[in-house]
Amino acid sequence: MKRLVWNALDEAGREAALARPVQTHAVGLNEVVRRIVAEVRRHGDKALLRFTASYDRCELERLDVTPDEFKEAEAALDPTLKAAIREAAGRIDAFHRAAAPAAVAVETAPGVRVERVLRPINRVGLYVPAGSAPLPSTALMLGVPARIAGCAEVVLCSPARADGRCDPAVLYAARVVGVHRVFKLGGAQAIAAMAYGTASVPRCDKLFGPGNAWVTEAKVQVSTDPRGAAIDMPAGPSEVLVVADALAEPAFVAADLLSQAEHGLDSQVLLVSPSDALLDAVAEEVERQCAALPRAGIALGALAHSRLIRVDSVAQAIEVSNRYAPEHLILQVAEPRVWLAQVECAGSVFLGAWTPESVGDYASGSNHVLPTYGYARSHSGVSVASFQKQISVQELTPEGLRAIGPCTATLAAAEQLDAHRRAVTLRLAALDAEVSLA
Ligand code: HSO
Ligand code: ZN
Repeated sequence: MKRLVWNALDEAGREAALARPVQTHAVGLNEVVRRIVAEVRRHGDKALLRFTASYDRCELERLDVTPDEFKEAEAALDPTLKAAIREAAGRIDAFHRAAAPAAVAVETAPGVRVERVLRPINRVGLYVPAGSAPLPSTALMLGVPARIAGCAEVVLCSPARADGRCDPAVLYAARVVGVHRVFKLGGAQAIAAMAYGTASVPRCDKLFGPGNAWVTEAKVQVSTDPRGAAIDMPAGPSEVLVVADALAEPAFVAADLLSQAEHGLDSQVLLVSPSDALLDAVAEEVERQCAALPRAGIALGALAHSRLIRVDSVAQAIEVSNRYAPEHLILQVAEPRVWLAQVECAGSVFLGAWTPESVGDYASGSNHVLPTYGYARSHSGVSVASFQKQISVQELTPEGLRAIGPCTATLAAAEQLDAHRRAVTLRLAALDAEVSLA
């Protein structure tokens, strides 16, 4: 891991220190994805079966997961894993229900009632990757808020394995959270199918979930087409920034860094600390612990573009973190809650030595589909609100129009929009006439 001293860096050095790994896409990725999307739009299920045969190396007769396959998946799973999936779903449900937006009604002037009502997005498409490791937890993180929002149709796509089956834990998780239909589909073709619809895959209004470069590129492409689908956010490689002080436990810090590093070669982990001794100890621990990991190769790749940054104080560490805007921020410092007040940009924050990032990935109840690649500057993680539309409503009584009509007419006149002004003044005149008749 590269070691840097923040105060010794000039502006360009600081920019470079916090740079994300450059996304090295296959040459012509955009074009390949564009062709896949076009093929799916033109040939529907036929194209999907063809792409699944060539990319996922399995010949399927149908794309949807059948009731029998769900049953087999459930029977094949270890009861402890099934219980853990249900337990995590329960906690994700509890938090997301409590954090869901509420309908609002306010009287902004006497006789002027303004409301916000909530409506679920009708059809949503969830993508659950199954590349180097299938992620049933992602099915929970997307399916639970979709269910709470009340989406009429929740569709999930996840690539089939070479034996033509989806990962049983993903199927079980999908069942637990009430996903309506699951399709054995991966990559850009899955995104195209959900965005435009085919004979078997319903067309969805909004697509959610992480994925590789092909999936991300397809999501971006369909989201810029008005006939395509909206997306949750452009997802990039996973990342964590840990702020640790001299008293932090090096083994805990190292374990947290490695838990992100094992996600992928392009994951990024940063450790920011005012203590040289802590940085030394963590660097040693990372090496020791990494050697014992089954995914050591991936973690080492990620560590190659990761950084240890020495700052002069915890306050400066938080400044660095705000500038980086990490997907995950871990504060392993004395009194972490005091520092939380300074945190401006982060997808999800983990306070104190006993809060590993893993609990947020799986079981504390918060969501793990979070903004990466600096998007935490302006975006939030997936929540119930992501699956809803907020509609504003207003209703005025005559008294209400008398109260706010003059203000409205003045502003309309200033903008020289006379039809706007008259829509108000002719009603005010009608009210005056009624009064004088009475
Ligand atoms: N840390 C990942 C989510 C995940 N971790 C899924 C384990 N499974 C991105 O936030
Ligand atoms: Zn993770």
